[in-house]
Amino acid sequence: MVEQAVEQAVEQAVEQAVEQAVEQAVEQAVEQLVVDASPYPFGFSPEHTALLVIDMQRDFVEPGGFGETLGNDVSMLRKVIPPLSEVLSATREAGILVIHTREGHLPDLSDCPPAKLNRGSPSMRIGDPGPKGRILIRGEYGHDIIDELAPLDGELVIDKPGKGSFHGTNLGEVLEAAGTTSLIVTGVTTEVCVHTTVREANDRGYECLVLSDCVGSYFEEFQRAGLAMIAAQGGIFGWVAPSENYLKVV
Ligand code: C5J
Repeated sequence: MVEQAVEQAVEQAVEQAVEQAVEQAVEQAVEQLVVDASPYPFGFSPEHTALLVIDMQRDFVEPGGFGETLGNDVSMLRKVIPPLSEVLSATREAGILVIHTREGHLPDLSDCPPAKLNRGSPSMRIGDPGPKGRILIRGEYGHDIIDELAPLDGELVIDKPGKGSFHGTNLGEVLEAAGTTSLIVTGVTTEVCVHTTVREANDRGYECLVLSDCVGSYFEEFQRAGLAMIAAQGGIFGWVAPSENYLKVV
């Protein structure tokens, strides 16, 4: 009698577990979107994906900001704005998590290592007063995100002291809490903050798709090489695709 009851209970438990596993597999298969990408198609589930918009700040993208004080031509980065606007709208409509980042420092510069503060010979240093407020200082006009890509109320904005988006931030915890496994990566600059973030993310187990026309560099050769490095060797850091391929499926 007891044996029969145990057998039945075990059978029921196994049946339930199999049903649940099949349901989950079907759900995942249905929700999986596939982007034509290099080095091979990038599959992702919108529920477990976040769009990262990296450092689209006035200090990098507009004349008179930090980027220009370093001697850069900001028009190279402004090309990113129209395609990224489209991606942002489509991503919001699809209900995919959107996270913005800003590179910058506390007003007393206590979170800016001297190695960063004193590097190079820019016409203005981090913390100096510039036409858009103190350069790369949190709360200043130049530090904020450009109007064209302004975060919506409730969208996460992660302030970061470094080039990577994980270093010195709670991005890892936020993504874990949201159940995120894949990242759609956009922003500036390709070879600096985008690359550092993709490398950090890749080492943490995230699958990253970088949208080639939604990331920008002040240097054409770095843009080309930066993107090539991500997808090389079978996708050593992730995948690369133009935004039109992402927009087709999202
Ligand atoms: C740089 C960045 N280039 N957001 N920052 O200093 O890439």
